[in-house]
Amino acid sequence: MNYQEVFFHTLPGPTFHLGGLSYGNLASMSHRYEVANPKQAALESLDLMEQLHKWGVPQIILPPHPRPLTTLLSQLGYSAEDPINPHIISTIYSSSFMWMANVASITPSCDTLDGKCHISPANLQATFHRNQEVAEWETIFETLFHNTSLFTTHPPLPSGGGFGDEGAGNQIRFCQEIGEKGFYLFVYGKRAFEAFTGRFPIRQVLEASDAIIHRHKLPYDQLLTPRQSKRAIDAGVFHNDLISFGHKNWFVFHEYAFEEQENLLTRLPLNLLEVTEKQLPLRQAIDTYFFNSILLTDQDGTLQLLAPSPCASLNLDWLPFPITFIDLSQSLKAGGGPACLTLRTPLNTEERNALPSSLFYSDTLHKTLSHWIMTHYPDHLTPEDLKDPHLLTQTHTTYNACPLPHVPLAHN
Ligand code: SUG
Repeated sequence: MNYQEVFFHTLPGPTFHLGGLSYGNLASMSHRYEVANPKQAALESLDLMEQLHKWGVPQIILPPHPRPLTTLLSQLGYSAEDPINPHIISTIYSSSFMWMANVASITPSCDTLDGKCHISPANLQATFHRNQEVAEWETIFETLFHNTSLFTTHPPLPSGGGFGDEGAGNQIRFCQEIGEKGFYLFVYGKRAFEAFTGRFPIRQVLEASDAIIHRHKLPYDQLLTPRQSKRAIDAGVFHNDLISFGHKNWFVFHEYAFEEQENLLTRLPLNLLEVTEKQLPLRQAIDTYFFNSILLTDQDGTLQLLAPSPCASLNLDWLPFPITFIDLSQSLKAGGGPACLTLRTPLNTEERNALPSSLFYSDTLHKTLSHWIMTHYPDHLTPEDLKDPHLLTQTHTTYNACPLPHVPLAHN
């Protein structure tokens, strides 16, 4: 069947800015209202794709979602001339769709009981700005995965009352070989009906993970559902991909990642690499986004680790993989590292062929996109600039010139 992991990316939009919109995401909070560089953000994303391409990874690039979200403004009863709360302005211009690890759960056909690939857009109910993406993702996934004999696209889970689902950022798939049966960790922060007592909001609840497992027809003997440690969440680990990662039969995690960690580890037949507080203090792990590195197998079958550039200052002698560093400083300022920018899943040849070939990364597409970004994207943007009517005109022009094929969105 020739399964290969496909990585999905969405380019940051021309209105990428630092709105400080994610309470509990320390980087987003601390860089709030700083000057952002949308051009650099988009070029850095292309650099990430270029590096993955060098390792032979097939990738889909989706165009940025059109912003501003004028539908949201009218839904709230505002017209563009009204004085509007800065958070709402930031929300309608937000480029948060670029962090694809949170926008869906995808379970590959080699793992499911009905042999189909299942996709559920996340309900992203924890933050108002990200919740605006949900209807868009639903339409995009229905369009991309329209072949219903291969794919089942579900609606997002119901939201409200803290029933949070944030997709793949809280899941890890292990396997011996990519197309062989996977074993999963579905990590959660709290139960849906439990009182919330922590310092920061918790984004993933167990009952939402459980619903995804059930609707995706993933057998329960192929997974475990560990709970994130309160210590980690209170330190700013708002998704599991800030504190652990895995690929094939490797699992790399911080000593303080999970509740009842020792018990969990006895149940994992994997190569376990526990990173101690002494090797990498929790605080430093969060500051550098080390656990948001991407571990993958390149076309030669070698494991490769792609780590965000702040990790270059760490002593990582104990790592058994070669490391490559990537500069994603714009995305990192909003709390998104390499793994956050990516949604990955194994797909077989037939499934890969069912995706639009025009969306696959190539050197030519890279050149075309890079030219478009260099020509149209601003290199300086603050939330204050978002009020400028010229920005609106400029943004429309940029979107109209986008060389990527149009992907229909819910509000088009
Ligand atoms: O949801 N940041 C994103 C970052 C997502 C990171 N994803 C994973 N760890 N998987 C978020 O908090 C910041 C937007 C702003 O501040 O303008 C933001 O949405």
